[in-house]
Order: sequence, then C-alpha cells, then structure tokens
Amino acid sequence: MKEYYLKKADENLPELIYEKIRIASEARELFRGDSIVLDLGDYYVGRFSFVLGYKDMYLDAPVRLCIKFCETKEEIDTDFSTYHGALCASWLQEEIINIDMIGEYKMLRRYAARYIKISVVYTPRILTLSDFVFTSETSADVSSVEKLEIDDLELCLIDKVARNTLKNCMHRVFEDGPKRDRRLWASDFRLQALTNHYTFKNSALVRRCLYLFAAADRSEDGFLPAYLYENPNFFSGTWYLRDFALNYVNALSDYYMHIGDSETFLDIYPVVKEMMEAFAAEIDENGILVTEKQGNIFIDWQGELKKTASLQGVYLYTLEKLSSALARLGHEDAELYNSRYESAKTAALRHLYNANENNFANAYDEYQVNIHSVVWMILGGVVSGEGAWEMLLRVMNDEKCPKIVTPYMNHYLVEAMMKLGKEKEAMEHIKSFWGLMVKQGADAFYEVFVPGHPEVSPYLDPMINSMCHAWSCTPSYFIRKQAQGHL
Ligand code: RAM
Repeated sequence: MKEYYLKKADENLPELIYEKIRIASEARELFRGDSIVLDLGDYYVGRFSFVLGYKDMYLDAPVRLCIKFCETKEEIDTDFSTYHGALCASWLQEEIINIDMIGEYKMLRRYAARYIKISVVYTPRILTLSDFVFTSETSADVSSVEKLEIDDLELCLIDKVARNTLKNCMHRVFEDGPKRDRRLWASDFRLQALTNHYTFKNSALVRRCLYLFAAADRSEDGFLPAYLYENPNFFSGTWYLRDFALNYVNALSDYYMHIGDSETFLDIYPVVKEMMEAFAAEIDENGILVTEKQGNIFIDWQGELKKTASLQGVYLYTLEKLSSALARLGHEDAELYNSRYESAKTAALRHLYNANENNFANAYDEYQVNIHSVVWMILGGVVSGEGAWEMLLRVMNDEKCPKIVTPYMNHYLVEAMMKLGKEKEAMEHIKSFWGLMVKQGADAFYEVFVPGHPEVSPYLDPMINSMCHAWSCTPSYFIRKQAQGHL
C-alpha cells in the first residue's frame, strides 16, 4: 500500500507559482566593512540574485560577502554568533559566499525573508551591487482567494497577514515554517488545510499531504509519526505525538466534509481505522486515553502543562468528527466511533471532571488546573453552555494557570469560544492576540507569541523561533467562515 499512497501523493504534486519581486534600490558602491539592507516590501519565500560589478578597476581577487536573510526588522541587527538555543544554528539564514567573477550571481538555496542584509567581508577594490531580484515561490494561487466582504478593517488586516502566513508555508507540501523545520507536521497541516479550504482552495495539496501521511511508517504500537519529509526522498518522522496523530484523522474528516471527495477518504480510511484501534488499546480501565510517556503528547509548547485531560478532549473531538464524516458517507463504522465517543465522554466526566471545584483538576494531571484542559473538554463536548463559559473565563483569569504559549493553542481557544456561541468574544480574542502581532508590525504570524514576552522560545533562544508559522494562519479560517455564515 505504501507504494500506492506515494504514487497518489506524487500525482498531486503542485506546480509552484513564481513571482519576480524587484527590489527598489540603486546600484551600490561598497568597500570592505560596508553593508546594505534591502527591503522586499513584504515577507516572501524564494531565491535571490544580484549583479556584481566594479567601480573603476577590475576586481583582481574574489569577493567575499556575508548575506543574511531576515524574517523581521529586529533580526537585521541580531548577532547570530551569540545564538545558544537547542536547535541547530544552521537554520539561521546567513551565508558567506565567495564570488570569483563579475556578473549575475544566483544564490541556489531557498530563503524566507522580508529584509536582506549584505555585508562586504573582503574585496580588493570598490565593488558595485545592483539588479537585486527575489523570485518568490509558493503553491498558493492568490487569485483564487475571494474578496472578504466585511466592514471591520482590523479583521481585514488580520486576514491579510494570516493569508500571507499560509501562502508562504505552501510549497511541495504544507510546511510548518519556511525558515525552520520546512516539513510536513500533522497538526500544523490540519490547521493549514482548514484555512486553505476558505482561502486558496488548493485541495490537491491537501490530498497530497493526506496520502503522504498514509504512506508513513507507523510506530511499533501503530501510530503515525508527527511529521515526515518528502524531498528528495520520502522519510517518516520518528516522533509519535498522540494529538498529532489524531489531528491527521481530523484533517481527513475535514477534507471529506469540505470537498466531498469520498474516493480519497475511503482510500485512506483503512490507515485511520487501524490507528484508531491503536488508540482504543491505550484506553485504561477508567476509559481514559493514557500514553506511557507525557513526551508523546504535545498540546502546546507549555513546559508546565499536565496533558491527560487535554488529550482526552482531542480524542473525543476526533471521534466526533470521524463519526460524522462516516455517517455522512452512510458508512457502518459511524456507530462504532459514536459509541466510543459516548464511553470516552462518560469516563471524562467521571474521572477528569472535578465536581467539587467545577474544573478539570484530576488525579491523572496531579490536580493541576489549566486553560488547555477546559478548552479541550469544551471541544470534546464534555462541558457546554454558560457553565463551560464561566469555567473558561475563570481559568483564563487565574494567574496560577499555565499560560497558552502558541497561536496553535490559541486557535483551539477561539474554536472553543465559537463552539459556546461566543462569536463576539472570539473575534475580540483574535483582535487582541493576532491583532497585536499586526500592530507590532508582523508581516506574517509567529510560531510563538506571548504578549509582552518576546524572549519566550521553546528552543531556549528566540533567535530560532519561526516568524512565519503555518499553525498561526487560522484567523482567515475564522473570519471568512463567519463572514460566509452572515451572507
Ligand atoms: C516544532 C514545529 C512544528 C510543531 C512541532 C511540535 O518543531 O514548530 O510546527 O508542530 O514543533
């Protein structure tokens, strides 16, 4: 089957769309130690070229340049040599190049940038740099996006930045970030696909990614990996995050609900069905999904978080969506997942809900009270209505609760608010969270954003954070979905 799935993935390989971004800049005369900064005018992903020349005298030695691609203005003056984070420093986009001859010089690698800083390390004489061209690439067709018919200018602006984020993460697959990781991650993909259904409508790309995961090697206990590589060779990831595996299932259900392509759904369903058995095997005697290692659950980049209740919520949410997709297809398994949903919900109420305190402080999670559990218990349908809304507000205002760190988890917070019918509050949250990034000058939405804390990084140094990150693109999904509902 693996070969078949890879073949299907290949059939859906998208054409990339290229655009030449001309950079307004005169030819520049530079000598050793000089530097210039080019502004692309917006955030783009692509390749860079320029022309090297000389002023008065031929260059009788190679020229050595340092070229730095910066996602944000702040990055221009950041000294990469001080980097001390946990991920490899080679993600930082800086090249030292030696050029032997005058003429056009094309850099081969792909970069993600708004600004380009060029510093002259060595040159024998005064050189000139001119004809700067950045050729952007993406598999998002911007002409397929419908005009957003709303009066709220702030939301329009947020939608623009959100679309830009998604566009720059769409290539041969939905990448998580064009600067860092540059690969297909299941939970990022699920949110990208959702937003893509309301914006660029590249359903072939969604199909491709669904097939790629279907082709992946599963862990010994039957789970799909959280990520994979596909270029130049297919290679399954080796981290098995339970919530990411569930989000892959959600991506498949969403795809069917939006596109109505039962053929692809049924093609892939056997993989999902087998994996859902692996999940069923991890349900403990109380009916709670328990994985041995907490490290196999993501939920958010929040180090203090206890995650059992959240994971149970993701499981419920997935069962509900899968069962609905199967019911729409008239498939007999709809009932199977529906009954699993009911038992997992009863178990959550019995063993995770704390009636005395009216929260989800439970033994599995060492009685930690956190926002994440409440969000996922709402999304899983365990609590609802005004009671759930009050509970959510209470944990959000509780200083002792571990804070949400990523736009990814903020997506699910907004979705929970929507589910409770709090549309106005959800839109306000989008404005206060994503809108704040826009106010601070973001061209694309960041991987991690904690207002007032630019130092936060899951990798111990914010220098390596991705400043255009796929999982942050979902305001376009919410805003456009809401706008359609009101038409
Ligand atoms: C990071 C990436 C990716 C995310 C994983 C869990 O490495 O940013 O987006 O899905 O973490």
